[in-house]
Amino acid sequence: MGVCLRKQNTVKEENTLLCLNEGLSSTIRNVPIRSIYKLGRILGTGHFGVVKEVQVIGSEEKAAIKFILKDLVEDRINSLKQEIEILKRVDHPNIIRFFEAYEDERYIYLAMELCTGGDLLRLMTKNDHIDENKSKIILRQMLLAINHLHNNNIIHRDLKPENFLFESEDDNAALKLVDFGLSSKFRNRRMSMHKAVGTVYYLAPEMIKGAYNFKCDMWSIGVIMFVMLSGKLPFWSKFDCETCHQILNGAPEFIEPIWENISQEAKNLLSHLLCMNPSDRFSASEALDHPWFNSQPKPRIVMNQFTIDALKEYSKISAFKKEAMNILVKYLSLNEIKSMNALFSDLDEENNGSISMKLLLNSLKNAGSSIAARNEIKEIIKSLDLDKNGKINYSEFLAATYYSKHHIQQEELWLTFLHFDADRKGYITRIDIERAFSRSGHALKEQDIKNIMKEFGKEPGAKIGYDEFERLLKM
Ligand code: PIT
Repeated sequence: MGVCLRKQNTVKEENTLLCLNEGLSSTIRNVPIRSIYKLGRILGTGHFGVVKEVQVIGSEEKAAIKFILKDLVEDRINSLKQEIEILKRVDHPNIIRFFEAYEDERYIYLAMELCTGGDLLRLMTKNDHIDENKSKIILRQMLLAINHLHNNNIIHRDLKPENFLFESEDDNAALKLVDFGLSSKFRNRRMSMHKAVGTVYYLAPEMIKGAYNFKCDMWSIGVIMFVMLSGKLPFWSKFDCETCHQILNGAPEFIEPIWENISQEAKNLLSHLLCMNPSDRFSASEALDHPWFNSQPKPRIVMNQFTIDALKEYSKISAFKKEAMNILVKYLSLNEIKSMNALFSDLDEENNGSISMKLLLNSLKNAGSSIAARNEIKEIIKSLDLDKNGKINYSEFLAATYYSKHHIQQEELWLTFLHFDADRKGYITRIDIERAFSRSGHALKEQDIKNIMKEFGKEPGAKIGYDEFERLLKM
């Protein structure tokens, strides 16, 4: 039968073997993991190894660490590099936040935010099916995450319920996409790829045939939506080959009795997702615009003075403080982030995880601000816009609004200090600062370093203690 898949773990990368340390040294810290984290219970098992809950030593902060046995990834070093690169690049409330990568002789460790609410598969198996309203809330978050990926030229390729985690046990906990072990960057939206990867039930027909693009993720979302609403997989057999046959034979029909109680709008959206021809299939942003999600129109956004002042204040602080704030917001707790997340998602009108200059200016207009005030905000955005795309990303928005509240917590500040003091000397030096910037992809020039040390009132060769660090950031 021509449709059998190559199994995931037999798909070899074409790339030749690379030395781990060589290939990843700028991204990975060579610090003993047990000096930083106390290891806890196993949370789950993913590609290449387990994920454990951990606690940052010397703080209450918890995190999750994925353990990757080096022996298992030897010939896949490039895909691991890519996984880390992708984790660092994505920046969205519905995608897992990545902290750091570490390595020792046997393992690579990926530290990321802790999700304790279990995965979507668990929710699905606990319930016969998920009602339409709840499904809508979940699917919207999935699509927001996928839209962010696709806008950043990343295909996930392995979307399935196990890869969506709930942040907490709360009823309305946020959903987070994880596992970029099979993700791939694409150069343009029409580019086709040729590797059969992923889980059979969620696999798009064109993936089975061999050539596919970012739309394969949209099919998988369709399968997940089908399962959530009906409690049944649309394509199922004990044998992978037979399942693939069913997928290639066309979209499923809504014949089971359960579909009688499901709205036409839901079925209509499903038919645009489980659509055989990828070019006719909905993109994530088209799906988000579907009436199933938009029964109530979005309110007209009026930006409040607080947010404008926050952005203004943040735009004026030094590069070092901005970097430190970007690190600090990764450690903010759920409660601290909640209200800022709500505001961010109101402002993220294009649903792609960033706020555009155009929208900010419009919302200022709505608030009745003067042209002078709007010109001022234009300047602010220009200075904030690190990627020069006229947009403010999620972390920066968090950093700005959090910074302006002037109540930076000790705990978060300490964790940020530890981020710089990677080897736990109790102080940081210019080398620590250079390394921390380089881990987040910013190379510092000699003059930048001199300026940062000057900000601390120090000579380039001096040591910076925690008290000095705290004083500068709270200034
Ligand atoms: C958990 C709990 C948690 C995080 C994870 C799993 C993360 C898994 C993950 C796996 C990957 C990846 C990113 C994240 O690339 O807080 O059960 O392969």
